[in-house]
Amino acid sequence: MNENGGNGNFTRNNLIYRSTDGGNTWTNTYTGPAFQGAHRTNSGYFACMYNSPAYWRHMGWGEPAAFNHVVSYVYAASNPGNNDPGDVFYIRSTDSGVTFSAPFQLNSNTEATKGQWQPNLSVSDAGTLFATSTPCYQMHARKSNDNGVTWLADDTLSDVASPLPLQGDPGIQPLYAGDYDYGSSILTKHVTSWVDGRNPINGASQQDAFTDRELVGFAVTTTTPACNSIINTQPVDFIINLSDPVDPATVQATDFTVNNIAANSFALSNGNATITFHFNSSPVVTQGPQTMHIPANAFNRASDNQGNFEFMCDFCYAITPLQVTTTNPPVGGTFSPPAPGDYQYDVNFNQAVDPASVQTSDLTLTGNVGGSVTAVSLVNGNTTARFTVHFNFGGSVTASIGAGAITAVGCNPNAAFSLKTIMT
Ligand SMILES: [Ca+2]
Ligand SMILES: [Ca+2]
Ligand SMILES: [Ca+2]
Repeated sequence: MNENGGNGNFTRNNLIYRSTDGGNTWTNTYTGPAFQGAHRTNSGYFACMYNSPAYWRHMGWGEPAAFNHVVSYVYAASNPGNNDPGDVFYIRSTDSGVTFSAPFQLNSNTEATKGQWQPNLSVSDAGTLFATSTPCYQMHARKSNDNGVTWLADDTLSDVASPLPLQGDPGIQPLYAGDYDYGSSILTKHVTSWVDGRNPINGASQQDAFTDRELVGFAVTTTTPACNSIINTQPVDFIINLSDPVDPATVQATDFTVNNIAANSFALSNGNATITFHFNSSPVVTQGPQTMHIPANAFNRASDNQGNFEFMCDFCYAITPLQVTTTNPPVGGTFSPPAPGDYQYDVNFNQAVDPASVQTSDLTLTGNVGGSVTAVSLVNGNTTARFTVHFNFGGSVTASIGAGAITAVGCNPNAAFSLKTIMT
């Protein structure tokens, strides 16, 4: 979030940054429209949700969540039109965080005297979203069972409405209360925590931390092969582990597909919490990404007939891990003539690589000579990446390609590569 200087300026912009290389580099994909962050007043830099005295600092930011290239974000804005100090909004991107939907107000209470703020959000591996926020004063929450397309009704999360939790400790900053709430999820539940003032000391409310959880629902938890794994075999059996036992009468072989090919038979085990789907011949035929899919409500939980959440994920079939075989110049070789100059540096792979995965930034040069990578092209049937490198000075240089910087067959990541080449 751009807090635009704080200090009584309550204008905010939501910012989204995206990394596609494991967090090494980040690009600002989205800067949202200006809005007024949640507040009643401020104390120095920080906006505060209460005044007289000013306390509970909160700048309006919430928490992002991402699942299957859907990016979700919750945040808190005030309403200058009616002086509502805070409402909680949800925005959703279906293009990996480049564009976002119009804001959807999550809190159903619209009394202008009541603030809703400090939202947090988590997404489960089943694509359920769980958003909580702090009104005055009971935790509320809403859940989405379809990755943010629709939301169930606003509901209370904490089991009591409490007095406002005061900050009565003279040894602690007077603004501090319940900052930085974040939600998380594991395979089967969303978890979140907060402070409230339900336990007075000497008649005065004060802050105690509480936590609660919301069950995800009936969902696939793990599989073999695992989601996003890389395998070098063509399996005929796929093991699907469920959060709860399934009603066997609702299971058919056709409930599970790989690459849109339905299984031929299935077997239940683990107290009906595991289904092994069998194919007469492997649906994994060509190297590359393979998609496993179970539609929503394909089968029901035994205990209460709840249908399953949709399950869809990829794994990679690649016979041989991608790796560098040789380079030219080779290890210990020499770029000539002596620097300064531009030089050709060929990196040879053990198989054809994906052209879209090859960039100049994939090759890193380190050493006391500096150096830069100015161009790259593919030759030899896409098995050779031909880099153009530039050096101003003589010396030694180490050329590296990070693991996964380049792929083959659409999903086979290269092993990390590093070698020392001498140049003069
Ligand atoms: Ca409000
Ligand atoms: Ca079924
Ligand atoms: Ca790359």
